[in-house]
Amino acid sequence: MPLDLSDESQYDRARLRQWARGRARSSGVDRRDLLKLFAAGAAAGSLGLGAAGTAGAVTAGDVTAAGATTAAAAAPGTVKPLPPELFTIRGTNAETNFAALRGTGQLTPLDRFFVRNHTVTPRLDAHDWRLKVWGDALAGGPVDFSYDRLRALPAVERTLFIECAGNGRSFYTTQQGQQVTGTAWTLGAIGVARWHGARLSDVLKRAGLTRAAVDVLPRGLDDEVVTNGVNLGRVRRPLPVSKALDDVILAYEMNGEPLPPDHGGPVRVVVPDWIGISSIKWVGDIEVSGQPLYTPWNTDLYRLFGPDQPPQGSAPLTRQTLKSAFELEHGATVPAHRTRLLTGRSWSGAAPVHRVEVSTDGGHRWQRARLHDAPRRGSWVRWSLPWTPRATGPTALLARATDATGRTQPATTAHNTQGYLFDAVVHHQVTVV
Ligand SMILES: Nc1nc2c(c(=O)[nH]1)N[C@H]1C(S)=C(S)[C@@H](COP(=O)(O)O)O[C@H]1N2
Ligand SMILES: [Mo]
Repeated sequence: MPLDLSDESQYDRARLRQWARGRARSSGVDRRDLLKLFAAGAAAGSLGLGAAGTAGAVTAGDVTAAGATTAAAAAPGTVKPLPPELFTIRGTNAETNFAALRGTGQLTPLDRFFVRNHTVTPRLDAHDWRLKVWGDALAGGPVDFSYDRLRALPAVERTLFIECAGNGRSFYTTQQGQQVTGTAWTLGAIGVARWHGARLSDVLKRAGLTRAAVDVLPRGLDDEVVTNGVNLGRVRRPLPVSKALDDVILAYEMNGEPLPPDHGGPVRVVVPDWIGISSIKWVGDIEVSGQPLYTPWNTDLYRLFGPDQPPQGSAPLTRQTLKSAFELEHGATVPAHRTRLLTGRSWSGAAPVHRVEVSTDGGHRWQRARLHDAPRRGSWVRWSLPWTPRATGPTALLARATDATGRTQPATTAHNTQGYLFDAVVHHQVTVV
């Protein structure tokens, strides 16, 4: 019976069976090393990085202990400046301060778009850059695309968010009292840009894709990732061929500019609606395989593990979830008896966000916020609500979105050890004076 590759859990089960029989390759990581990682994962619930004490040996930002206190001192390895008004540095990563989006448009300006780097931003020259498409599911041998050849293909343009799977992770701890591993993002590991590029499907067809193709594996040109003494190789995560052929872009422009180095320049993958790790930056080659592929990024990482999750962990994560954020500092002080306009943004990986409610009293009363953008798939809506605080003292502002599937942000999110896909309503603490 042919596999329905759009059914992620069926796809994943089939992959696991093939891998167990030795038919799926572990793509560049020694199989024994992967098994070691799996064994460690069984003990600690993830890569074996559950203990904060292991953080020193780790280079990848997403697998450092949450709240690592040395983060601010670490050299972030980006090309663009990261001024503290715009960003909070977290290890090799930079989180956008949501307050810095106030007054900006639908698109996140490039100077404040978050950066999530496993290592450091490589400097690549578009004229030397080549994309090599290869693998056993092509009709012939490898096919190379130069930057000019890619740009000569029919172009598409789409406004889409890229959001880290761990965005909101710190709230598992600060709001739910739970331990998680990984970068302690608040809500700023997201940005929306207008991406311009070629369709991945056009590139794959020109490279001679055959019906045997199962997985498509883009790989970055940035440094190999070494974690706990295990070299995971270059950043790469397989896409089912169904998604690869659907709406994935090989982007060379962002907000009308050549793709900046920190965001994957000269060319990156952009996978609409899916978690940020799918959108491989600095793409250098793409394997087209007739067998399911495994990398650390679809096995131990970017799946849900823990007591509240399926015993073997969830299927590899795909779509982003539903979130809302205020364009206001956490812990802000606001004057009483003066009307101010509360502003924020809401987004969903499943469908357009068409309703946002706001509470200014810790969640007792809710009011509809006014939407400033037409609800649109793959992007966010800006919203606002006037607020005249009366009582002085601490209070919490809450925003709760509903998307066109009918799903509303819940009060809590089921725990997973790596703190992915937080979607609960965040209590944004402020003090009225
Ligand atoms: N080659 C490569 N691609 C990558 C990464 C990386 O470190 N190296 N990080 C991934 C992750 S985890 C995220 S969330 C997004 C972040 O994209 P941005 O830095 O442009 O915001 O890129 C993804 N693509
Ligand atoms: Mo990410």
